[in-house]
Amino acid sequence: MENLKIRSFAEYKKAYKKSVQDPEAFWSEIANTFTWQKKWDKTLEWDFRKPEVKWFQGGQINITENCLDRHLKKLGNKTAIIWEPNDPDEESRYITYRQLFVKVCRFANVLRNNGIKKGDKVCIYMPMIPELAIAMLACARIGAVHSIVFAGFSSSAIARRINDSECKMLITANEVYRGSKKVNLKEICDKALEETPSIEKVIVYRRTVEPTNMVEGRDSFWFDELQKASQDCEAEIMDAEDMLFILYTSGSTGKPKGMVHTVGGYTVGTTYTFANVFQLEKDDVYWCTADIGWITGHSYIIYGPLAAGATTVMFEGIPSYPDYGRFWEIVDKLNVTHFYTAPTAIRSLAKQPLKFVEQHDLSSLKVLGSVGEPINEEAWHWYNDNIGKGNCPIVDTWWQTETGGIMISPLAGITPTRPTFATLPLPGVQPALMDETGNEIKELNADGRLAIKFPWPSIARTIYGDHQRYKEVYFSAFENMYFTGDGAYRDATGNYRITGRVDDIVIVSGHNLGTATIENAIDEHEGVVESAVVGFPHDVKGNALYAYVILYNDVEPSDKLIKEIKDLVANTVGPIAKPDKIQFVNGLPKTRSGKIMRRILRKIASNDTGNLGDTSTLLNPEIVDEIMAEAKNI
Ligand code: 6R9
Repeated sequence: MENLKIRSFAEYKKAYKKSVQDPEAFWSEIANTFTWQKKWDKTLEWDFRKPEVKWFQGGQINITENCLDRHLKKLGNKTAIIWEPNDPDEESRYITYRQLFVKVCRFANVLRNNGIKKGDKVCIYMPMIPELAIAMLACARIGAVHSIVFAGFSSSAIARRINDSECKMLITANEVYRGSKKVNLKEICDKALEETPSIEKVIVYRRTVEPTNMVEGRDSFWFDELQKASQDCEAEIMDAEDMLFILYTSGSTGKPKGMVHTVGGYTVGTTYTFANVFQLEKDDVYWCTADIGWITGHSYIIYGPLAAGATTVMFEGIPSYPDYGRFWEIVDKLNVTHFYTAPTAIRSLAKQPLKFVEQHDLSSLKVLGSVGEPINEEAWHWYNDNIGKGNCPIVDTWWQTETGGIMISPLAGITPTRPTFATLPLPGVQPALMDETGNEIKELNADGRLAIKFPWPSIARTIYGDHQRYKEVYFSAFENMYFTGDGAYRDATGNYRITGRVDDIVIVSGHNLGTATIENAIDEHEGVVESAVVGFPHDVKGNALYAYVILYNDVEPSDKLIKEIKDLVANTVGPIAKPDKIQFVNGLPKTRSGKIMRRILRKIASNDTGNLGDTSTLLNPEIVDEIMAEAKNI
């Protein structure tokens, strides 16, 4: 990894320049530092109009040889994964690179023994335990395509995903611990399996000792299967453009999109971005709190860190169990140096008394990261002051399931940070701001829609089974460009601030208002924890704004407070951005990755609650009824 690292701002500028002037030479040099089964003939072939992107054609590479085999000689005894259980009294597990290698090879043979071959799809529905990492790497070892479904999704969500890509096998666990609760995963799977004819085998890891319903001929236990498997497993020969995995992400129509990532570009892209954004040193301990069911977990808990030879922490539990100090207790216990989380987690922890932070020694921390949504100013400062103690650069990393890896972000300690800005594009990333008529905005100090002009290695190649949809969603908004769906602002020095999804822009009396900007202003109020702003139809203005606001426990809603919030918005964003309606709520409907489901809030605000669409992927579906009931009084 050392040979991938940029070490100064001047070096960043040089690398960036080269990546734009001669992208093929730039990426070839980086790709050369990896272990290839066969070198490539053609670095890049692309046409966003088709759309088609192919990196390293003719090359052959297995990502597990890069995550495991190549480290054995020097790093065999280094800890690859530290696993921290839900229950702080249960023991942590430390798995070295050599141990992980053996476990992956052995489980890869389990897959083979059960008829899984290169190209077969395997659904993985597991809690955050090392076996999840082992299962995914074992798939990659033999060229099976994993499709990981977050272990909080419902039976119907699993079934839909399994059927979309016709998975042959399902790997799961009997039960999962989540805080003080236990959830029976196998029961949820059994229900899904009633509607999934393509599944031939189910392998069940026993996380608890509870009896488990097993179907003869179809289901078997992880442990029993291991007894029958050898630990020698050659890595499958993989073409650079062979499929590595499918990961479903929500689409605006409700039908999830199976984003397809391929081996070569993804390996190079995730490792390069990991090394440069986080800047780990030899003995550092890196912890990303995401779930592996999301792209952040794929790229920055498993593949990127392991390919870079890092020590990566996997946490099974939740930030509030046994109390709100759990994250900080783990940082203290494991001497975590790099901590990467989401703004939603930061805000919810910032809401708790500071004693939960102060009880723990956080002096091991060197770098903090943020991902998943725009980080508001207040949360940024809380994170910086109380967790980083003003000493840790915050890398606000903008990217997407579709981009595979980080696109816009500071490089820790190397390039400048600025609160609420993802700052500068990584080498190889060519952003463009576009106006609504499809023209590129070249100026600084400008707002626009964020597109990318040139391919990068880890871009998703298609939507599984629906290339047409891939073209429509990402490549039809702007000629020969990838459209991100996000809006962005570029400041006077070229730093980017992501202003939120463009579908979150509301036009009030002809003014384009980014809801994230208004939320940021509302959140500045000392009584406010979090807010969500949406538009609703208005006779005169076209649209007006509706703000859902969560207050601190000890703050009472009042007309005075409503006025203060409106004035605050008027003063920071402008009078035009004043919400017409403010509703105080106890929670906001959120997806499992912490994104507010604005579609639902928009419907409630518009009093159009007949059909709220699919709410099964919400973390807290019960909040919807509560908000709806109270909205009538607003
Ligand atoms: C990695 C991930 C992608 C969407 C993306 C954007 C939002 C992610 C962000 C951010 C502002 C950041 N997003 N990181 N917005 N600042 N640092 O989250 O992937 O789940 O596919 O979501 O998340 O709106 O378009 P995914």
